Amino acid sequence: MNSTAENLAVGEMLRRHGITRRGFIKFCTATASAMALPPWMGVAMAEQLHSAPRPCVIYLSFQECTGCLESFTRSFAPTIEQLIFNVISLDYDDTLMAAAGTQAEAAMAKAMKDNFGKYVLVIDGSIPTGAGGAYCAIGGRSAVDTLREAARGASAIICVGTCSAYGGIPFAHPNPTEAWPVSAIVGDRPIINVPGCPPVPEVITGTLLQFVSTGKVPDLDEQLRPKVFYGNTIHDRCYRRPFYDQGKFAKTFDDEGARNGWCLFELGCKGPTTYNACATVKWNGGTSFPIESGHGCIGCSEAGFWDKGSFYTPQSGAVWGRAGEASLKSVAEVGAGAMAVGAVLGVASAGLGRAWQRRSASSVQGDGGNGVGNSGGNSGGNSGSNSGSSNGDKGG
Ligand code: FSX
Repeated sequence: MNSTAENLAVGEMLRRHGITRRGFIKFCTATASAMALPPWMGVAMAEQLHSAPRPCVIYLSFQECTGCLESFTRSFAPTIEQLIFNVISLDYDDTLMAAAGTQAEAAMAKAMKDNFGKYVLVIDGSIPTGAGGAYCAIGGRSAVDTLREAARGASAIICVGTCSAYGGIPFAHPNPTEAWPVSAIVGDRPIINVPGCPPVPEVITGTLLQFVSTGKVPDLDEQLRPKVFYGNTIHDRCYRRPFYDQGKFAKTFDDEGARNGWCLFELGCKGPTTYNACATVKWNGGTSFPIESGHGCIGCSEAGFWDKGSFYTPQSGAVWGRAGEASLKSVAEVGAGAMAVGAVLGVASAGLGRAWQRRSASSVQGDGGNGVGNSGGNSGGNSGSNSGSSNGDKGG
């Protein structure tokens, strides 16, 4: 990926690109501001990064649509170029790198060996385990084997997208490839989930930048999401919220209410139960977000969003809850044994409410299940518990 084999300190890379220390501090404070962090965090990030070698990042894509990487490349602050050329050493990404085939595989092996224990592993896509892992194989190796090997030397794993965080669309009923989230395969590394189908670009780059600049897993919620980006629902921060509070709802996409910008709740908006930064960070450099463009939130950053019924059915409708429960049951049938069922419950429960989720996690853990609540590991530094995920050791 990098044209130079030498891993220069970030400060030296910046100097070679004509960027002053002052300019870099400005960039970091602007990034911190985009991440809703206090300005001093930006200065701290700049100081920390300036003298350090660029951290190695290995980006692996498994069962996905490449929407997450497309989103990653559209980050405005920081841009992917700023990240790749100045801050991190992106040593493997099979979509972005020029190398292919054995050359690419050799680059990944070298990066893993030279940076063992220190590299950041970024994963997008779910991990199919059916048919011995044959549904997704790269370089003759299944995704599940590649993930397990790459995870061993990672300082942390950032799961970009709903697929790697919760299983996403491949995990949806009937889950023909027996797809799982990363947390179901890897149980002993710190995991940071950055869900969204795809996630907001600046949420991806912001999470990565925050981790490489501090070396610490950020403050996470119970589903391992950084609280700074996932601490509020879309509804909490939606500019249409005053209309909701006044009981003013658009009934169709072209009625007078819609033209007046009224609340889209009755048109199926899932903003009230969706935790994400779309309403604050927005998309395309802060231009807009789906609700601002007249369409309700589809809840793509929540577990099981694809199985919860129509995007156009109001959440108060009975179909929403029933569809979620029905798909839960059918997906559970795919799994084999108590451990697999525990993992399914752990992942899908996230969509049924946090309180319900905590109860579910503790009850499965009480049964000795290994799928929910991080009983099997993830002890390497996650500040949140892992109850939304499923850290067992399955697959393949
Ligand atoms: Fe999934 Fe991402 Fe949706 Fe697509 O890599 S979260 S299908 S936007 O591409 O994994």
